[in-house]
Amino acid sequence: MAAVERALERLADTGRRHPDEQALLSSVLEGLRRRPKRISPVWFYDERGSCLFDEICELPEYYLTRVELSILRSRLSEIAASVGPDLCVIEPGSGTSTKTRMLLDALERPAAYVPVDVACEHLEAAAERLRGEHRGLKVHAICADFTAPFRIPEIAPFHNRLVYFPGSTIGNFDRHEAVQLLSHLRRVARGGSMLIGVDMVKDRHVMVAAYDDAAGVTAAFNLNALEHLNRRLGSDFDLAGFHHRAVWNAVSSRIEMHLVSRQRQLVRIGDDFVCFAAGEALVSEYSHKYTQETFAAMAGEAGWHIGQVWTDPREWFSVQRLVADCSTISAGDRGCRVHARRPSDTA
Ligand code: AVJ
Repeated sequence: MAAVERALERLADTGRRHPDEQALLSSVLEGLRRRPKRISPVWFYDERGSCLFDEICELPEYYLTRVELSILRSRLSEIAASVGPDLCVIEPGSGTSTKTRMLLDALERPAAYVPVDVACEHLEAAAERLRGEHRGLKVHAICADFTAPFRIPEIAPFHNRLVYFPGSTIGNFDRHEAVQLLSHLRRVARGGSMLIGVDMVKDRHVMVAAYDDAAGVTAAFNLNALEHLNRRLGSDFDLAGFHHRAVWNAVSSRIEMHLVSRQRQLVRIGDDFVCFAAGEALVSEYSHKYTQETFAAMAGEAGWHIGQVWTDPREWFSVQRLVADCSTISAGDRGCRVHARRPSDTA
């Protein structure tokens, strides 16, 4: 994802074709040559897309954010006590750090906060705000793709690392990718723990409505990915030629966001043309939903075991504390047992 964003930045800077632009074009074309055709959910998040996402979080149908916040709010002291004091909190894909603020307020003597995000300006602004609010908390923002290795500098002595991964972001990854990511985050946690937001399987009408709201905000969010592609790659997707669709894929246990071609059409992308049949779908996002069993099995494959699960009364969403399974930690991970007040070293 970072490679994509970096390439996008360069492209915006120079306005001409850079080797990275070629790589970006190639990766988009590679996705469009698959069956079904695919684009990365990264394309949702330009300026307008980020605003639309904030609007989605306020929609009556989009239960995820609201339910997760209600779980955090009602169980906060219990959650904070379970992870312990003097933590170095690392947040992959931190965005505006809204949910983090609640957590940091509840933790006992948080030592350091390390947000990791590809949206660099937003990241630094959020870090600065947190520095103002939490005197004594060391905040070190890392502008990076959290799916790739990143270095965590020595910024404060801490007791343990905690990876904070709310928002059901894990759902965007297919099973294989999710196991890889969870393993990577286990190495980042260095024998510490993780708090993760996980969306659960429920009545399919509830799930579909969350991704196909009556006001059409999600439809605009989905179509905006094509607008973003057009602007950054100079492609000529006709937005009126596609419509939004959200479907529940029961076999893979996921909501899929599709952009469906209204007619047979050719789209130019760079020097290439891609043909869409009438009714053909372009997949723009997967949002996997889990049962407690499927999630625990997946986390287990990545070397985590489930410490605790907090959920809402309807069990629509869950916040889970994962604990690194020491038996699976390899020499490369080092430090399964972390001593009190040990200064952090580099990741
Ligand atoms: C930010 C990935 C959690 O999958 O629900 C919202 C993104 N897509 N509406 C999700 C999203 C459509 C969201 N995540």
